Amino acid sequence: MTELTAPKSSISSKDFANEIRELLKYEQGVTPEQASAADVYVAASSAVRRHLMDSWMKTQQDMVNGNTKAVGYLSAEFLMGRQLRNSLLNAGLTEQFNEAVKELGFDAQKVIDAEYEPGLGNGGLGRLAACFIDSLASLGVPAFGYGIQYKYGIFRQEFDEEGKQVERPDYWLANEDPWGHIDYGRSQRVNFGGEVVEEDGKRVWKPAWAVRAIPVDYMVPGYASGRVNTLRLWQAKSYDEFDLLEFNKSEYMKAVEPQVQAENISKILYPEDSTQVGKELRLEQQYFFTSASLHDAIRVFYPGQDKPDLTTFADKITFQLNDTHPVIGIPELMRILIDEYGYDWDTAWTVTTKTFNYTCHTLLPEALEVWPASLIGKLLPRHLEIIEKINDQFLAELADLTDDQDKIERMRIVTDEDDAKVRMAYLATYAGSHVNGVAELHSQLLKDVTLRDFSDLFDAKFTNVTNGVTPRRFMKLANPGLSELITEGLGTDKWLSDLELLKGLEPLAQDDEFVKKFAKVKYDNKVKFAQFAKDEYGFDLDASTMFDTMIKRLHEYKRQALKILEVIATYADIKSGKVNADDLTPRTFIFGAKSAPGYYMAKLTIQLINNVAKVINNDPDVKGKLKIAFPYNYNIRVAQLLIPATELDEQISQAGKEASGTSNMKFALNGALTVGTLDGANVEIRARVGAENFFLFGMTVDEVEALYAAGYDPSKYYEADPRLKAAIDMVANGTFSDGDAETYEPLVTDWLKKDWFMTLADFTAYHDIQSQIDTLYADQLEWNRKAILNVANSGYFSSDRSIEDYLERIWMTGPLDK
Ligand code: 26Q
Repeated sequence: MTELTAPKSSISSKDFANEIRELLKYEQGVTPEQASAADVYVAASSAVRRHLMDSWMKTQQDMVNGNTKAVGYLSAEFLMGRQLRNSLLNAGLTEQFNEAVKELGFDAQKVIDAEYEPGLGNGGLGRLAACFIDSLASLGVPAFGYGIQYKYGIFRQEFDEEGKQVERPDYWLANEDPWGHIDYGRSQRVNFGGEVVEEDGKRVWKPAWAVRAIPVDYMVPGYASGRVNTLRLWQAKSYDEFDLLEFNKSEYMKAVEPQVQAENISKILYPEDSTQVGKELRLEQQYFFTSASLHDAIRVFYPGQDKPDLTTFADKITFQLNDTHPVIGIPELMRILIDEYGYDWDTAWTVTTKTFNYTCHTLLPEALEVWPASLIGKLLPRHLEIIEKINDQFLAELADLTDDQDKIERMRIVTDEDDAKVRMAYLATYAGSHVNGVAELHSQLLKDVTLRDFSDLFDAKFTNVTNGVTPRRFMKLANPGLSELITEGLGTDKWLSDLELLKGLEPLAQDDEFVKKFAKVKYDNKVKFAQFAKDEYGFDLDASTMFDTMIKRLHEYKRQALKILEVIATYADIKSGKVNADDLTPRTFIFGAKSAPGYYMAKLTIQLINNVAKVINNDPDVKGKLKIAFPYNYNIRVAQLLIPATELDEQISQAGKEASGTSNMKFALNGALTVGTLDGANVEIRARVGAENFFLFGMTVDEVEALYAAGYDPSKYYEADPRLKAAIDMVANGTFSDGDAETYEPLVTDWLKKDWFMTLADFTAYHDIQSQIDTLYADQLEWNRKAILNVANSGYFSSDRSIEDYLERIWMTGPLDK
């Protein structure tokens, strides 16, 4: 007997269909016959929202009335993916929906596909925030996600005729958004600019301008918890419709300028995800959403109180800073407590330090945010004063802790130079109670390298919380076939809220019948992806070939170049006759990657991959054994189709550069084998799934460092490995640019002269492991056994476990009482 615990609403399909009919009529003004799939999508979404309403309201009441501390997850990005299927799952309405829309004469998938995916994030960090709020709700922890409702999300990527990335605006709000509920009554004023004056011995900020922050609320339903939390995204609106003075002078366009200015704040998501852009508007965004969120939390937890006792603030809510982007919230809370509520500095400091914790997501020094003090002073003059005072206090504390003057200098929050800088990571590390990295190796490197001085003196603050992914979206929704097989194999579906139960699949890896069923699920997923790739992109993919996938932002450190060079080298072997295409294991190489619009090398790499695809896919000598597919505009929807269809997952960053990675977790969970370096969470994945079920290659962090220290010369590797040489020569001689040697010259020169991320040094090892991969793949039963063992041992990588770790190590809170 299979035990089923998935939520199921008691409403009948007929009644649900009637609810959709009502909404079609009274909200959209159409009959089911007149309705489009998009209309039905909007009506069905509203219907689901109604079903969640009681739980949502009760969760908020219990949160405010109860004694459980809430979590505020402050993040500039929430990369949510489409909402309808996920909400149906958690509301227990999936079956009713499927039948109801059929009854109304619609195809369920068409209705689902009418939803435009909100792209309010760049990649890993934004998706992590989305997984975390799903897990918080599923664990019944009272929580708010706080962020920005950008009008334009991450750009829509296209490729032009030359294979170059072209960015198109992602005007997602041009579509109806049935999930977001605008709440004008709960807006907040956010001030900017002006000056600070002395009044009655107090510092008083006289701002020059202000914007209205309007909350748009999204329900975050938990899976099988009965709880529905809130994602509150702020929209910027101007206060005044018109500047009447200017208008009377009939300078119409000038009169609306301040409006345009104010509303710019939430207009667009910055598409850079590693280099610090240092733009004023970016700082405005950061202050805009953190200030509004802090004020909102005070409103929520001290309802109707003019003089709330904010010394209890940290008992009501703990704020997690998702990277440095919301760190301006630290001086903002100080300012609120001192200037708005009259607390003294020390009291404010005690509350503030108890309230905030900081998660770092990087190891790249160029990604650590640093703002010119002059810019902060111009935009937020009072905050600059507070930051300077925090810095003074910090330096005094340091003087008590160490005699090492150099160290003290290195640790300054505000640098001591003419154009002083404010280091946001240092501010967060000093002011926050806890600092965590996102995988064990990353947290260790933070302590040893990036924040070493801090860990020397404040070791107790440092901890690790390894990232995780939600099994609801990335297994149940993305991979229904495997989900069913797992439930059948385990005799229960409880694994969806207790992912470690997957361990029970381990013995089934030895059961040939089960392995065959698993192989069938994988094959069906490949066919499904191939069909999608045909419909959406016009690709002809062969589901009988190995699906070998690399999906992530395009970055030099992630080393997409390593993979494409290996493909090129094999192609060169075919062309030179060293290898007969007939002897190759047929592989389909699938890439998904966006590049920051201004990142030249990354964009050139995209162009190269597209043009290698053009040549190789059309060369009869290849006999169809190698094929490259690069679907443009990789997003959550594509991920949900591609990950379950993948057999080999590429996690090949230079050791010591990828903080964690999260697609690696999704792949293992969905039964792909990983080829990877000892970087980020790969280390932990390999330890759990077993070294024999993971294709490890490449230098370790220590070896990388030693090679740098010894003086790295990439050209030596080029000379030493004839395959590598042949591949680079092919790029250099114009094989992939119609004979033009100039096109990829910057890439070639970089590889031979700099190769900052040691692609060349790891090339031979990367090639050598390919034959092991092919050998194992030839034995499908063995391959699939190992894939099952990956699934069985991925339970640890549930974001539920990550959240439990945060609760225990950092937040010191737990679920609401029922
Ligand atoms: C900063 C300043 C100005 C403009 C943009 C930014 C910015 C925006 C986004 C900086 C960084 C990001 C995103 C970083 C990110 O996604 N990091 C990834 O986080 C994942 C979740 O922890 C990890 O798994 C990845 O290893 C890490 O690269």
